[in-house]
Amino acid sequence: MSSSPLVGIIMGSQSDWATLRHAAETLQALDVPHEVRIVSAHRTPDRLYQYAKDARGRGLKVIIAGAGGAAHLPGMVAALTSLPVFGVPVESHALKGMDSLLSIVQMPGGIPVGTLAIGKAGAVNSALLAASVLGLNDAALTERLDAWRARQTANVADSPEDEDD
Ligand code: RP5
Repeated sequence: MSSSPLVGIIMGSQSDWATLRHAAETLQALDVPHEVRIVSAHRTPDRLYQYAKDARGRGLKVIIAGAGGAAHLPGMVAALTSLPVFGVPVESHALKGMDSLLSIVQMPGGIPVGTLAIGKAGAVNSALLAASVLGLNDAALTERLDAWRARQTANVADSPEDEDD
């Protein structure tokens, strides 16, 4: 996006992109400037440190961090910055994302991570939450968010139809 990013979407691995792209697409639909980076807590710890320490100074307002398995990334980022951090548990093969969820949600008191649902729903909702936060100081963004939600409401049918098997 051309304007300076307000939301940083980070993920532990290329393999997380299939999930986190839904956060990026939702921010795109709401016209929220964002950036996307691979930042691994255990494979690139120096990159993680630098990203988190620089985030506020670069103008980021919210960080969305997605990771799977022993998912340290959101908690480590939250330890290094007081920006709001939303954690998205990526669905792992071995444990279906329960490992990711518990790793992210069970932060000890003092360092919060706003934890979303496992997988695509969590990724979409992390972007909607980021938009809600940014909308506190941006009436036009709140209007776009409300319009997005109104379209979602309008798209719900009154009754179900048969689907192909
Ligand atoms: C975590 O390990 C990543 O967030 C990813 O979900 C998981 C597996 O990573 P890869 O082995 O696919 O790179 O760090």
